Amino acid sequence: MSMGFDKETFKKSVLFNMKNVFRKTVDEATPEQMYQAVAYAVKDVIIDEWIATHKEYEKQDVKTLYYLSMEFLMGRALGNNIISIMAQPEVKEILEELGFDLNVIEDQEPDPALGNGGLGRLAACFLDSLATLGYPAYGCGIRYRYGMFKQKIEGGYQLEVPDDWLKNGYPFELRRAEYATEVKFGGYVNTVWENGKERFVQEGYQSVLAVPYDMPIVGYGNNVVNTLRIWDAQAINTFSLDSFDRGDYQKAVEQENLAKTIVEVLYPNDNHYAGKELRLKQQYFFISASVQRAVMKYMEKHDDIHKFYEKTVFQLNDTHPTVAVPELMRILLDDYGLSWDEAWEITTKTCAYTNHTIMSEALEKWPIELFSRLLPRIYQIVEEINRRFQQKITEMYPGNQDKLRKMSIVYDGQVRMANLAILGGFSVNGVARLHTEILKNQELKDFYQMMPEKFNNKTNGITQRRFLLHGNPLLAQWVTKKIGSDWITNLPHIHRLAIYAEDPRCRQEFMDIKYQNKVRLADYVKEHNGIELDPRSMFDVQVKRLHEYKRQLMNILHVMYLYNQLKDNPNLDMVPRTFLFGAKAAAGYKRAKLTIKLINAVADVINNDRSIGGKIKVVFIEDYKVSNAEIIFAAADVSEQISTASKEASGTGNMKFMLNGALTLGTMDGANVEIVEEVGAENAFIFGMSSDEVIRYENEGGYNPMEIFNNNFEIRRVLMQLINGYYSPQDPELFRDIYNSLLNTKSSDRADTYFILRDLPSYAEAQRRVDQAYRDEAWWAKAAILNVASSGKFTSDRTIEEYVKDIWHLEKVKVELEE
Ligand code: 26V
Repeated sequence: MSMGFDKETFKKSVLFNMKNVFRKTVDEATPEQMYQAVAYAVKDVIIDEWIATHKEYEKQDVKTLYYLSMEFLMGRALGNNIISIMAQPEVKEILEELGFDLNVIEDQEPDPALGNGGLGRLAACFLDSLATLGYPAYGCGIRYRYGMFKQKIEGGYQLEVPDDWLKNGYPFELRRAEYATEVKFGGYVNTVWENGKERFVQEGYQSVLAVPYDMPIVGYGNNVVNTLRIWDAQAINTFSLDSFDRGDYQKAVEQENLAKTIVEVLYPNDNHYAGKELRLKQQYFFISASVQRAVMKYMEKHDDIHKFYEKTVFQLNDTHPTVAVPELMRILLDDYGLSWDEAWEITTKTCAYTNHTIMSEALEKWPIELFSRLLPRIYQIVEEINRRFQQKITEMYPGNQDKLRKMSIVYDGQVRMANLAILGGFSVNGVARLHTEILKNQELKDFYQMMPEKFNNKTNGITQRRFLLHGNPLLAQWVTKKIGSDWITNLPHIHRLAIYAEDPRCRQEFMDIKYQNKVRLADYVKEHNGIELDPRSMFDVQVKRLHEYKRQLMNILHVMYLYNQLKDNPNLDMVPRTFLFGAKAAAGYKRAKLTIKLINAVADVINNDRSIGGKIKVVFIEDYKVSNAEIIFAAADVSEQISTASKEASGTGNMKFMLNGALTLGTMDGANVEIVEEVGAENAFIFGMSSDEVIRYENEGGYNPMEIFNNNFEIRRVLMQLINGYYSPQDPELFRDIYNSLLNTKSSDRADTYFILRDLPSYAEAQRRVDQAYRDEAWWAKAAILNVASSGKFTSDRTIEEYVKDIWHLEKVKVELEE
């Protein structure tokens, strides 16, 4: 139990909140009101630790990490915070005494979904690990009014519903008006001469006031509470008669609108750059506010700005926060009057960049016209950075136009953010070993050759506190009973489970837990989607954002193939299987949305066909999000990680499945490579082309899927069913685009860009191995336990320790509470 926690005090606090906030007694309260009352009581416990933590940071004058990210996919806080203050049994008891079930209360919390997918969830795991390890860190981001949209499925189609997560207020946040900061947009740059020196001032601009909201990030059982600081936008001068009189009315309206729109909504694109002006405004908005605050905070305790980097490090979560480089330069040059060289040295010793994707569609390249109009002074600085860099390139590679073309920051009418991020910092890292190798040898080869010392790998990780301790309490308790609770803060210790993989009784216990978790998921799906699942069938799960490279299409094509097999031979000997999908498609991504419709159309046909004896069931779980992900991982038997090799930078879902004892069915892509290395290829199902093969084909202009179509009857039959109305009798043409994408060069640059038909036979073969293996329950249980036991490497605690050692150089802080 936490030092700051006292059961009686806590109970009183809940009752007090109930009265004070809702004017109610507990027996009149709704579950939602109870959630709020409990959340405020938890916050009250946390606040003391939060204050103590920051006091300690001040006292020790620590170096601080600012994790700059457009996205933090936090998921619910209440359950996690209760666990972190180590008060779960007590809070559960108190609630029972008051007539409530903790699970039901936790369910009342909206998922704060301020992120899309992998990159945003990684940021959330990192914050959890940083606090648990006791490192001084801030997450800095945007307080979007609307987070990731809620997904409804109607008639098999995805509908996007706004996520009004702040509707009832969010108990854990704290508005910090005293740290409000002005951020300027547009106008022009004026040069003034001051003491024989040129000074640049932005004039005629519009501005917004950035107001921070802080959320506590509670370390596990160590009294450390860090901060996620997300910025809201407010109009700086509301309408005044004064401005009306001066003819500034128009400007006042514009500023009001700017403030309103800037933080309105999270862009629901994942891995796709769209070049939207508002998006660049969002980026500069939160970066300018965060960087200004970081500098101010540093200067409160220090007098020499030259040593800024000794106490501060900025980690750029992908290129989205890259304007931090020129923004810090601007502050150092214009506000502190440093020389270019001084400013550049400080900046490049402060910033570090993480790359999360090699997908070229995701590369951020802003048109100069837009960039310079919105950020005139920042653009000047970028131009100067570019001028000096081009000079350096020319010195190193005289006459080499190719190098200039590939490495310039401003080129072809565009500002290339990745190039700026690489040059503007001291570190560039990929997120899995294979991904980093591809960066060094292909994608960023020229930069690697010029500055090899910057490049390093940091294989992603996940927090076992959320994804096992909180998400899978039955398995967590079982693990603790076998090997003690060290794994909670030291996941590699989980390897001590390996010996139990040999024990038949333990195997049985493990399978019983898996079964109960499948029942829990079945209950969830029944309640939320009205579909019945059979928990005795094998649960084969693919949950992640919908994207062509992730190949949900290959999965459903294989289901169609299996169904054909069953129709040919209703006595086909196969293990009953439930294929579960969960995925949101970016609202404008047509083909991804059509794939969702296809999955649902196939589900409709198969689930209503009595002739196959329930051997296959297909379920699309609506609104995949962090809170139901926890339930889904716990219930999975098979983890589908089937991206085209080289395309998935790391993947982190793969690690969450492994931790929960699902077996990986996957390609040698991203972190799958390292997962297989840890658990052994014999305890996973690996198939498909290697990344080298994919890259070789790509360089040679692709392959010819028509050959496969012509020579493989089974594949041809499945593809024809896409266009003969087999799954869409009312509209046989419905899936024509998908058919074309696989076979037709006109529909995309290359037919079957993601090698789906090429890998399909090998995938089907791997699926047969899965079917065979599942029949041997003893073997399966053993392999599943070994997966759990081998997951130690994939804790984000390990990832964070590597960042600290190689990049951030932070010191651990201990926080003692005064009694
Ligand atoms: C990129 C873009 C491009 C511009 C428009 C909006 C937007 C929004 C998000 C992103 C990020 C996509 C990159 C991403 O999420 N990558 C994933 O990062 C995970 C954590 O490192 C990694 O495990 C996944 O493999 C990788 O796809």
